[in-house]
Parts: sequence; C-alpha cells; structure tokens
Amino acid sequence: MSSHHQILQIRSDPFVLSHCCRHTRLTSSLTLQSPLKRPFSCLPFRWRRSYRGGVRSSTTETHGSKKEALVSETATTSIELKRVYPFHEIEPKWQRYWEDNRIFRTPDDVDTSKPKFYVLDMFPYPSGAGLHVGHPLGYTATDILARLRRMQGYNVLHPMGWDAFGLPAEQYAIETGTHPKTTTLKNIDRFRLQLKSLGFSYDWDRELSTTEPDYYKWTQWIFLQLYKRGLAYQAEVPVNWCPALGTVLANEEVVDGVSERGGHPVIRKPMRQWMLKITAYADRLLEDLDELEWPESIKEMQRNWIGRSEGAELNFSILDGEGRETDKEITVYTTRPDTLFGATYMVVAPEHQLLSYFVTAEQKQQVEEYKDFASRKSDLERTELQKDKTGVFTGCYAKNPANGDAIPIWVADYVLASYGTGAIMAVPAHDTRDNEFALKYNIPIKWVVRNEANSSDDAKQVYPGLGIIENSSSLETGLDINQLSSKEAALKVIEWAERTGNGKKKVNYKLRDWLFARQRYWGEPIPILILDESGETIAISESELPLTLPELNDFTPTGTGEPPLSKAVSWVNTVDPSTGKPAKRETSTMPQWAGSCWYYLRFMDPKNPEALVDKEKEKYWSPVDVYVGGAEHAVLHLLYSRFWHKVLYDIGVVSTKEPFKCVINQGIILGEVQYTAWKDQEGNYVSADTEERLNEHQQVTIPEEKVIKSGDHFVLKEDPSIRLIPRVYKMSKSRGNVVNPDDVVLEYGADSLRLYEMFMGPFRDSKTWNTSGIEGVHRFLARTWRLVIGLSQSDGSFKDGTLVTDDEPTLEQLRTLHKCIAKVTEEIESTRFNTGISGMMEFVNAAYKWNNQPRGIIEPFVLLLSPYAPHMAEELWSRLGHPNSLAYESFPKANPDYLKNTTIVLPVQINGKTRGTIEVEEGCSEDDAFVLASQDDKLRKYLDGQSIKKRIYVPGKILNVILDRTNVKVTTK
Ligand code: ANZ
Repeated sequence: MSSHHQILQIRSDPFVLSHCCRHTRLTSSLTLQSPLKRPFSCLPFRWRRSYRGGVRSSTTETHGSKKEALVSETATTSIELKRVYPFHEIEPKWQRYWEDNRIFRTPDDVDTSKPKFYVLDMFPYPSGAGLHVGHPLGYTATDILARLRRMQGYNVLHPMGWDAFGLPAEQYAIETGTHPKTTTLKNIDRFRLQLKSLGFSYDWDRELSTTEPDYYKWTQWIFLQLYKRGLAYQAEVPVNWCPALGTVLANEEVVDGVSERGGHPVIRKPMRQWMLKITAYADRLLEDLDELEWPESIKEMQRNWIGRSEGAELNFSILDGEGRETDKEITVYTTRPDTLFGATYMVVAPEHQLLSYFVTAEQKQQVEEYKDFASRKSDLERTELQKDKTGVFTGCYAKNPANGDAIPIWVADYVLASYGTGAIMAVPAHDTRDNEFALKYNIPIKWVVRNEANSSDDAKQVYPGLGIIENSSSLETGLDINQLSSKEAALKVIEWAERTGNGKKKVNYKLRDWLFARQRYWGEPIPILILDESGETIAISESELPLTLPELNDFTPTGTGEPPLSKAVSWVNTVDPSTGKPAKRETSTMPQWAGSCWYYLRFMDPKNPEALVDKEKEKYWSPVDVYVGGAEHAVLHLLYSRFWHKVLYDIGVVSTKEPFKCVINQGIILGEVQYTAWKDQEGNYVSADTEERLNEHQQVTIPEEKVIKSGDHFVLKEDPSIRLIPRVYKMSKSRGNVVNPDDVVLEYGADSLRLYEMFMGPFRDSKTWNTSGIEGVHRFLARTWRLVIGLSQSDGSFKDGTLVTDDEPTLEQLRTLHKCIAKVTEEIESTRFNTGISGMMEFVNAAYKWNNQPRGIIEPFVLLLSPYAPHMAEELWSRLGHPNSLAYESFPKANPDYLKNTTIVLPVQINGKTRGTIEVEEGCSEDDAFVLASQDDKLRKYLDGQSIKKRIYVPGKILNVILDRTNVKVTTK
C-alpha cells in the first residue's frame, strides 16, 4: 500500500488547522505586524489563539474584524494548550541545558576501546529559504540512531556543517551587492538556530563550513595531491557554456538544454578547463560497489553512470580525393566488432579533432553550419533515441579495413565527442540509430548478422541482436568470419586487428573525467599559477595554503568566459616564488562538489592545523557507519566522494577503501493532498468520473473538511455523487504548499514535529504532509505526559514530580514493557521508525488501564521514548528524580523471559453453562477465541448449526456464547 493511502486513512479527526500554505499566501498584504517579525496571519490558526492568550504574551495583534473573535477565544485556549502539555517551556529549557553542558560533545580523546558509531547527514546548503520540512526527516532519523547508540555505550560521532559555497549566494550578490560571505553567514546562523530548535544531538563543537579558509585549505591540499599525481589536468574540452550565468556547467547541471539553476540556455563550446581524472578509478569505483550496504538502486545507478563496456578500437584510413589511402586514420570505438563488414559509412562527432583536416572544400560551409547547429544541443538531446537524426556528408571517404571498401564519412550529432573516440563505424543493418540515419540519407545497408532465433524475420528490418555472421569475408584482407557466432567473430576480428595493426581490444566507460573548474567567484580558489612567459602551470606550495579568496565588490561575470576573479588584479598578478618569474593565478574556482567530497573526514578532527585528519582518529572513526540523505545525490556526490576517498587511500591519508558503509535515502515529503472539483457554467458541480471533457469546466480546490472517502474514491461530503480528484505536488514556493518547520514547532513543539516526520510512513518512501497527522502524534505525547505527570491543575499548570509509585511491577506490566523495548529497539535498528512509534503507542494505551504506574516500568519507557522525543523524555526523567541527562543512560534491554507468549485455559459457556475449555494465547481476541471454541470437539456439538445471538468475552477469564433459539442457522465458521 502506498504511503499516500496510509496517510489518508489516518485522517479521522476533524481538521483543526488551516494549512500553512494558505497562510503563506496571505502574507504579502499583511506584513510587519507581529513582534516575531513574521506576519501574524501566517501562523496556523490555533497557534494564533494560544499566542494571544498569553502563553507567549508579548504580542499585540490588530487584524481588523478577526480581532474580536480571536480575543474571545483566547483565554480558555491558552489554558487548554498548557493543559495538553507544556512543550513550549520544556523544549527551550532542555535545549539550553544540552548546549550549556555540551552534552553531545564527542571529546577528542574518546576511549577507543569502546565501539564507535559515526552517523552522518548529508550536510545542507544553507539557502536563504531556511529549513524545509524535508530536512528534519533525515535529521530526525540520524538523531534517533545517534541517541540510541550513545545509550547503548557506543562513542558516537554526529556532526553538522554547511556546504556553503555555490551559486545562489553569488547570484544574490550580483543582484543586491551583498557579499556572498555576509549572506552565507546569515543563512548559516538561521539554519543553526532552526536545527537547535529541533533538539538534534549534534556535536556543535565540530561544526564546519566549506567556505572557511581553515577548511578549504585542505580542499586545496587534496587538489594539489591530485595535480601531483596527474589526476588534475587541463584540457580543451567541449563544455556547457551558459552565457547568462557566465559560467561553464557540468553535464548534470544542465537539464533539457538549460541551466538547472535559473533555466538559462546553455550551448556547447570548446574551452580550456581543469579536469579530474576520475576515469582512472572507474574499475575500482565499479568493483568496490559490491561490498557496500547501500540501496541496490543507488548501486545500479552508479554502475550505469560508470557504464563499463567491452569492445574494440578499430582504425579506418582516410582516403584522399582520388580514393588513395592517406597516412591519417580515424579510430572508432565499437562494442560490435563482429559487424565490421556491415559498416557502410562512418560518423564523426561535430567536435572531432580531425574533421577540419578531411572535410572537402565543397562541403566545408555546410559542415561549419552544422557544427554551429549542434553546439546548441545538450548531450542528452543529441542522444535521445526518438529525436530525428541529422547530419552532413563531409565529402570524404575512409577505407573499411575488413574489406577495403570506401565508405563515406559523415558528421552527425548523435555521435558524441566525449565518448569512445568520438567516431563510429556505422552499421545500419544492426544498429537502430544508424539504420534510421541511413534510411534518411539513402546510405547502403548491408546485413551481416543472421537472427538464429527467428530466421523468418523480415530481412530488411534492423536486427540489433547477436546471431550468426554472414556476408563477412574478404579475399583482399584474408579476414573471414562467416558462420561464426557474434561472440566468436568479435574475438576473431579483435585478434586480426591486433595482428595487422588495425586496432585493439578496448574497455570503455561512460564515465567521463570530471570537469572541475567554474568561472565563478564563490568557490575555492584553485591553487595553481600560470607562468606569463611559457603558460606552464605550477602548483603553489603546500605551505602557502590556504590560498584565500580575495575580497571583491563586483561579482558580475565578465561575459567573456574570464572568471570574475580576474577582476582581482593585484591577487591575480604574482610571481612564481621559486624562480621569481611573473605569473598569474588561476582564476577559475572549484565546483560546489569539492567541499562536500571529503567533509566527513574533517568532522573526525575538525580543528587540526597540521593535517587533513589525524591518522589515529581517522582509523578509529572510519568509515561513516550510516549516511543519510536524498536520493538526488545517488550518483554525483557519492561517486565524487568515493573517488577522492580512493585517492586519499592510495596516498595513505585514510585507512578504508570506501567512505560510507551504509547509505540510506529518505523519501521526499510532498505537499498536502489537494482535492479538485469541477463546476459547469451554471456553477453546478460535475463529477470527475462522468464528464469526459473536464478541462472545459472550471477547476476548484475543495478543502479537506468538505471531502469524504467513498470506496476507493473521494467525494464531496455534501453530495457524494460528485467525485473529486486528489492530487499531490512537490512542495514549492510557486504552488504555495511549502510547510515551514518553524510554524510546526511553534504550534506543536519540536518533539511532535520529530515524531510526526517519523510516523508519516516508511522512512524511505515518499510521503504526503498532513497537518491532522501531527495532531495525532501530539495527542500521543500529551497522553504520555499525563500518564506520568497527571492532569493539570485548575490554573493550567502541572504539579512537580510524577504519579509514579515504587510498587513492584506486575507480570503483565513487565510483559507489556519488554514487548515495547524489543519492538522499539528492533524497529530503530532496522530504520522502521514509524512502527517503533506504534509500539510506544500500544504501551501507553495498555498503561492507561493500569491502576498504578510503577517506577520500574515507567523509567525504562521514558528512556525508550527519548531518541524520538528527547525534550519530553529529559523532563520526565528529571521529574523522576534523576539529576543528570538521560543521554548516556543505558538503553533498556528486552528480557526474553517476558517476551514469550503464554497460553491460558479459558472456560467456555453456552447459554451461561460451562460446557468445556479451550487453550488460548494470553490476550487472544474474541474472534480467535470463538473460532477455537467452534473447532473444539466437545464444544462443536453445542454450536454447530446454531445461530448466535451474542457473545460475552472477558479476556483471560471466560467466553460465553448465547444462542438464538428462534432462528437456527449455521454460523460457526
Ligand atoms: C558498431 C555497432 C554495430 C555498434 C552494432 C552498435 C551496434 P556502449 O555499449 O554504450 O558502449 N558509439 C561509440 N562511440 C560513440 C559515440 N561517441 N557516440 C555515440 N555512439 C557511439 O555503445 C557502444 C556503441 O555505441 C558502439 O558500437 C558504437 O556503435 C556506438 F550493430 O559500433 B557500435
């Protein structure tokens, strides 16, 4: 069942809250009224009432007609809220306590004889928009794990920091003149405050930002190690040039031909760029995937991204105008050397290096125009299968090495410059794209592979599969592969090519070297000098690191491709310290990926001025045990980090081959379900299932309280014949369905937000936000509070202390507790956080039926609750008489003796007379007891064929079945 459905079913409560999204829409006209610096009306409705009532008493609210209504409700509501439970007092109190006492600090000198647990969140980009409700989803999960492991005696590393270089701060600087550093620091402050308000147990002493020179010193140091090993180099490559942003973008930053950020057009342009040779690690990046406890889907995405393929490089000589061989060759990459005799033309990419050498004078202009045309397309557009193939004949021919045939060379953009050799032998009988192209341009098609499985296939159809080779022998070259299987033929062609110098076996990867330079200001400077005289590049000395980013007031791109840093003239112009020769600094900066590639290592030893990370510390803490973040980072971030990690492994900086042992992707939180209805011209509703052309009617959004579920559908409460369509959207500013976690914390508290995000559904699934769901978990927390503390007094406050007694727990109480311990522990460890909560809810429901709340039961339960709702748990723990935080108390362990299911003998009466007994599990349901009774040999004769009037069941005591004498019916099954 999808999480969407689950959530819809939870909604039995009336909708108390207005959606935050609607409030956010109201805000534009109602500004600056609240002392919270937030328009009053953007707060959810109930919060407004309590706020007015004095819980937070400093406001004066003057919103016209609403005012009176609000005022009349306030006095009671504020008390009601206090009665529920005083999260607004407890939460800041414990946050202060944790901070003042540095409770979650992981000291530098931990006792390394204890086991370790390193649990890490993908650190956020501190955007101007602040925290989104999607952030706390992953952060709460890691916090629960961190808190559990601390209580289980592990040394826990649970840090937080900021991935703070990047485009948005720079764009903002261009628009407003505010320095990116100022914006970034402000955003970080806000993020930190927000995270602290959620009670996450981060070791804030280890906080770091990728923009701090102390940090990027080591990012630059890693770059130098790469450079020294030939893994960072410069090359003239076709790049995605975005004129509007004035920068080169990586392939993954271009979506459908426009920049991912901002949606500006992107063109292909050859430029000299810094590249990192990730391809040198392709094999290891592929092989080592197998040993990782990562979701199979991510591993598969990485495998596809690396894209290993085996084939051959074959050389085709270029022919001159008279058809004579020249000394120039075009090398193609093919995964199907068996189809060599079927190659009836060649294609080179528009950017191919040799193109200008062999294109004929007559074709030159057409080819130039075509190159220009192709430069406007992204690689993705060029390779899309369904796109119409285009190309231009170069006027030149090449020799097929297998049979000596002269075949035309075309230029076409379905061949990419960046893959293989940027040239292909085209086999239109056996490759779909080549087939389409050949048909369009009237190029001969030659069949060389027979489909064995279906020889009756239309011989004129393209056949891309393997088969038996035919039409493939040449007297001239002596090569004959007829009647061989495709596999055998491929081996034979490779062997022949290697022997005759016509080619070689080749493994290729889709993975390309990583374009590592950005023509932007707000990034790490690349620590390289370029000598004025020779253009030679020189690494700056490690002792000069960090090479700090110079101050700049004008961040606008130069528009020429020259990075903004070129405006920092006195920084750029320098001398090579070893020779005194004039030189210029590299003005491109590193991409945002750089800082995030290795931050997990710095957290192990964040303040070390001597080394990136101390060896002993690294040995103890590596690898990251659990790494949680969004699936959008499945490939790039995780692949880049793995690459750097492997380089660091090779040079002895780290001790493990892989950085992250287990990766978990949290699901996306989607906006609240929106219900759409349609109205005709007269204003009458039209049911979504009766009308074919719904779009001709007016769409209206129906509030949830006017909707009910009918069967599998949603209908209007006032007229159930009108069916509605429920829709779910990603949260986005433009749709106005973004939920701000701050609002939720104000209204319900951080513990409720944490619990709700965990309770929404399975952690890895996408889920829809639902405000009434928070009310549910909030009520659970309030029930827990009252269970331990009791009801509030007449003034709304709560007595000190608790209701807990020192009575010996009963067997039933112990069983209930230990079942809960087993469940919560198991569910947290398997990251099924939602069902862990259900376990605690069951416990609280059971505990409400008891006459006493023994300390021996309640104390362990409070510890169980603490990873999820740490503020409430700390408060209860302290009221239970403990002077210290519970953060390092032992997490309760389930005693297997109390987990065994026990059976009891249950007497069964028929019409009040005991007729027999049955053996049932303790706590067995009425239905189960009845079924057992009706199957019992002795009892069956009383029940068979009888109609049952009623059943009286007292669990653990008796089952009494009253028969209906007037209507005899078989109902026992
Ligand atoms: C001849 C041939 C015959 C091919 C046939 C396929 C089928 P993978 O598996 O993805 O590595 N190719 C090579 N370089 C290319 C480039 N730069 N741009 C576009 N296509 C390129 O694919 C390798 C196959 O893709 C190669 O094998 C080549 O076409 C094409 F029946 O060569 B083949």
